[in-house]
Amino acid sequence: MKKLDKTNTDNTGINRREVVTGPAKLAAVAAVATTTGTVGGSLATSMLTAETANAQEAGKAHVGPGQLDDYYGFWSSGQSGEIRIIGLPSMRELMRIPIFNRCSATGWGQTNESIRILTEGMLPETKEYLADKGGVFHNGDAHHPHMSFTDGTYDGRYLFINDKANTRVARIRCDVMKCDKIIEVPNAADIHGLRPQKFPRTGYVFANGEHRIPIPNDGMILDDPKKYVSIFSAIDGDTMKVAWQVIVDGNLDNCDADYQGLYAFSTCYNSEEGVTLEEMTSSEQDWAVVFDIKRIEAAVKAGDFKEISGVPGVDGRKGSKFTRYIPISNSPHGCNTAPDGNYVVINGKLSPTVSVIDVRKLPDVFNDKIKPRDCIVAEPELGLGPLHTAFDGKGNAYTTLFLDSQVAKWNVEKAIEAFQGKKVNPILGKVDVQYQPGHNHTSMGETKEADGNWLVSLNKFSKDRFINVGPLKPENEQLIDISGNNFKVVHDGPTFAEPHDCIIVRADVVNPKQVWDKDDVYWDEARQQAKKDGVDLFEASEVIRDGNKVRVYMHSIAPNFSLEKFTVKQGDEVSIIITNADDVDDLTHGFTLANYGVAFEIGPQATASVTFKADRPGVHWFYCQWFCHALHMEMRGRMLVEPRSA
Ligand code: RUQ
Ligand code: CUA
Repeated sequence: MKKLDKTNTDNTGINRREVVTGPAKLAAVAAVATTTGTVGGSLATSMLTAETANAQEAGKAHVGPGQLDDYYGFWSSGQSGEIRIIGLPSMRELMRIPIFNRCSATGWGQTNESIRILTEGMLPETKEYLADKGGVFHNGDAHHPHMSFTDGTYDGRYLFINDKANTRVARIRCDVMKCDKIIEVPNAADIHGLRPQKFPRTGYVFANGEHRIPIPNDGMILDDPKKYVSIFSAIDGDTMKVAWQVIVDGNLDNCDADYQGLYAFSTCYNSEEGVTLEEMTSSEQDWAVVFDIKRIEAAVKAGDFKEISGVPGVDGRKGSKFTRYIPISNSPHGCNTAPDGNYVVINGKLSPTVSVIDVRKLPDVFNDKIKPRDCIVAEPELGLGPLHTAFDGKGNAYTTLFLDSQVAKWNVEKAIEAFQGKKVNPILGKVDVQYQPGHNHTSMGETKEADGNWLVSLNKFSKDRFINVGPLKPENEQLIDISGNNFKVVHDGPTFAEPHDCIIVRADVVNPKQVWDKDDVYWDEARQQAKKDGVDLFEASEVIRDGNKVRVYMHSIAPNFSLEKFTVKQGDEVSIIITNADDVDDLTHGFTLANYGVAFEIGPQATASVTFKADRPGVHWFYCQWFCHALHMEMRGRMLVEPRSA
């Protein structure tokens, strides 16, 4: 855990976090009562103890001014297309990481560095499609953020997230909290479920193509859904190249990986292979698909595959040796591996049940010793609309009930006993959430280090929970205390579109840098160009003309840009390359060029650049838009654009 902040004490001299966490709690509460000292007698003391305990229980989620959070939350933002970093338990939004969106503040989507990342993993046909549309997509639908794993737990290297809207997967470097790779996944349609391999490491990032399309999707097959397929992809998290793909039946929804490095799992609906809602929900049985990673790897290695658009692909449709289709009631949705490594929970959605797969039975399923359905060891009925399940590491599971607007707490072993016919009720309690929860997540809950402290319920509707902001309402993410025997909502958090999914990572796992490393590869193209131009980025104040291309090199030290003015000609292609030479924490500069729509961030010790056409003549001020110094307002200069005729 994070080191305790010794200044973080209340007037009893006891650290708040020490008081409220773990076994220290009761002893510390008792100490509060006795050291307060003014109340005599055992009854008064015990009343005080109870009151103090209540106050501290309620205050457990409160992180006061100047205090630090215990966890990083990484939140997808759904149709906003970014990742948000939230501190827990305060639920304060700490930062945003632009990925699939366009960011006015940082210049993501405009800087040369971000455009390289946004385009280098694009398929040729998409490049062609976007050629006259600005070259990049400006929207994304970010669903599932997950951290890279080593040996079953988070390793703090990367985050991965899918874009359902434009069939992409992105990687975020956790050392600087910036996206460094985006790939468009070939053959698949609309990446939805995404999970990293947990063991031995990530390794693969598994990605579900949700929609079924013909391959190739060239317009030759249109309204013949029998010829559509969906695609399961394994992306190499180190290279961000697709390692292999599997053709499957049905529509893939969510996925997860085991703790043994042997299997991956996907929920799969629409066994009917229909294209209308009625067709898609007509059958009572859909599937959880299990992928045998070793068999697929062996086939790929032996050349036993078909290449589809340059990617090794195996046929994993029903009857294939690479997959098994486990029958599950109509339209299962979430897919969650329990921290003990033995169980996977498949969430029923249209069925009030969740189905528990025992992964230890899967070798027998793949060797046809038992039927696929025989690996199901429990199927408790929890309530209406079970969507996703999270775990506390103590054998309990928490499942969101979308229609009931509740979270159900249940015990996995008890559910197994009930399935065997014993008279036990696996449900330990339910809590109301406001309203209609989709995903939920526990602290470290998708790792073997699940710690059972916090649960977040990501609710799709806030309705009456906040003052009215018009027809478009925020959604509501609620913090639930699940430590000890607690199970109650302690915080409401409004959020803009959309609290789709999140992970909650212990703060000590994540160690970002304070300033950039000046040799970082992030701006390697600018560095190479500067080298060719004989420019030292950290000393630069040069304007280099190269035909109608002009490269303007500057460095900045608060509160100055190294060039007070520069001159270009109307029609020149101008690149502004700025290095922030300040080597100080939290000293970011910006560059905004007035009436040219140009603005970007330059982090301490970083270089950032933008290229644009200087087609408006005149005097154009540029200024620093990131408050950096008492003379920040004065941090500016002029671009003089000579008219073409001059
Ligand atoms: S799926 S609300 Cu896009 Cu994450 Cu279940
Ligand atoms: Cu530099 Cu404001």
